[in-house]
Amino acid sequence: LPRGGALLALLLFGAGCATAPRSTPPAPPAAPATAAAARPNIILILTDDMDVSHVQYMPQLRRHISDRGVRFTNSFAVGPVCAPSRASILTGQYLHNHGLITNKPPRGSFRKFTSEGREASTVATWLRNAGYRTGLIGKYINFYPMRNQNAAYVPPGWDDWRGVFFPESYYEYQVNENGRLVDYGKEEQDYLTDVMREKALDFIARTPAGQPFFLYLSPFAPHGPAWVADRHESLFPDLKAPRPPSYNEEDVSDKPAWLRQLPRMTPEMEKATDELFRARVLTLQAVDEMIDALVGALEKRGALQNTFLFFTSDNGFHFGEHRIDHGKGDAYEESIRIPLLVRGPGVPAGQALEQFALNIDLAPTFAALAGLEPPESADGRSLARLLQGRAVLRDWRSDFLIEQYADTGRARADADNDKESGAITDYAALRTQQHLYVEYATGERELYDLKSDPSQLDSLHASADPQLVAGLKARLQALRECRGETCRQ
Ligand SMILES: [Ca+2]
Ligand SMILES: [Ca+2]
Repeated sequence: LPRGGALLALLLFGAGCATAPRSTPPAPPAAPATAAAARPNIILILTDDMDVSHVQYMPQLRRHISDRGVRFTNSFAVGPVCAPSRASILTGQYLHNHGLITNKPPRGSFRKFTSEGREASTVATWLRNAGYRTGLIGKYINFYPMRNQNAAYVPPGWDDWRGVFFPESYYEYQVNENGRLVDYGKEEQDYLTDVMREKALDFIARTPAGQPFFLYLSPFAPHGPAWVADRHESLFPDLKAPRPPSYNEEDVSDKPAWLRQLPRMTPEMEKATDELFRARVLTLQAVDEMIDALVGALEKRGALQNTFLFFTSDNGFHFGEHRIDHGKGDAYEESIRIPLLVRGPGVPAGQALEQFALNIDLAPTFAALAGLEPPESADGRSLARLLQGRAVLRDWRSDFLIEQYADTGRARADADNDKESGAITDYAALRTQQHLYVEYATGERELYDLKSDPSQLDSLHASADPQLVAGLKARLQALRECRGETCRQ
C-alpha cells in the first residue's frame, strides 16, 4: 500500500454500505402517468480502453451524438484501468471509497465488488427503485463471473441482465441472460458486438410505453483481443498510430523507475503497435453501426427526443507514448483521458465543454436526470447543469484525484492481458488545469506543467518551486481522504 495505506484501510473498513438516494417528492396523485412518461430514457454506451483519438474514426457517433449534443474536451477516468473505473461508474465513487482498487483479486475484481455488498447501491438500484426499467448488456466487471461461483447470478438493480462472460474472442462466448446461460457460436451472426446490438434493440422494444429506461451498454471493443468483423477487415488499410512528441520518448531520465525500465520501442514493436491501433479502430466500426441502429430504433419509437445518449470509455490507452507500446493505468494523459459525448433533451447541439468531467460524475448525473437527488455516498457531481449549458468554468471543479494500485506481485512480463497494472507501482496523483503531480508509493514523484509541456516530456519534480509543490501535495492529500461531500467540493 502507498503511504496513505493505513488510512485507506481504515476508510475501507469503516465504509459500510453506501446510502440510498434521497427521492424527490412523489408526483401529485392526479397525474402520475404523465410525470413518469416525462422522465427521460438514459443510454450509456461504454467502450473498453478507447483512446480519445478513435472518435474521429466513428462517423455515426459524431453524426448522432456529438453533432447533436456536447463533447467534453476534458473528460477523465479517476482510476485508469477497467475494473476500478467500472466500479466508479456504477457507484459514482473514487477508488478509495468503493474499494475495488485493482482488476484482480484480492484488491479488485467482480468477486470483491459482489462479496462486499457493493452491488446493493449502484446507479442501477437507484434508477430501478425510482421506476426505471434497467438493462445491462455486455461487460460488467473484470472476472465476472468467478470460477466455482453461481454463474446464473444476476446482480441487484437490473431488470434485464445480459452479462457477457469475459470472452477470448468475439465468437464462442457465453452470456448470462437473466439467469440462463447461453452459448454463442462462431458464425458471422454470432459476432459479439452485433449480438449486443440486437439485444439492445430488443431491450428498447420490450420496455412498456410510458416507462422510462436506463440501458448500460458495454461493448468489449476496442479492448484486446481486438477481433474485427469480417465486413470491416479491409477498412483504413494504411492507418498507423499517431506520432506525438512523447512517442517512444527518447530521454526518460526524468521518469520513475517503472518507466525507465522500459527499453525504447524497436521497429518490430512499432509495427505491432500500428497494427494494434488499426485493429482497435476496426473493432469500433461495429460499435459505430450499433449507435446508428439504436438511434434509428429510438426515432421509430418516438423516443429519440426524450432520450439521453452518453458515449464514453472506462479508460484511455497508449500507443507508444512515453515508450508504452500498449497499456494504461499510469497518470499520463493517454491513460486518463476518455471520450465523453452526450446528446439529449435540452443539450445544445455541437458544443465543446471544457469543464473537468469525470467517470465518477456519470452515476450522479443519471440520478439527477431521472429526477433523483444523488446519494450522499457519491463523490462525483451531476453534469446536468453543464449539459444544459448553464455552468461556467469557474463554477466547476478545478482539480481531481487519480488513483492506481498494482495487482499484487505481478511482474510486467507475467501479467499478459493486464500488463499495464503489473508494471506501474501504486500512486496517487492530482490533476489541475495546469499541473499533474504524482506521488508514488516508492517515494518517487512526477510533476508536469501542462501549459508549457503538454506532452509531459520533462518532469519538474526535482526543480520546482517548493511552495507550488507544497500546495499540490496538500490538495492531493485532502482528496485522498475525501468522502462524498468533501470530494464534491
Ligand atoms: Ca478498460
Ligand atoms: Ca523526458
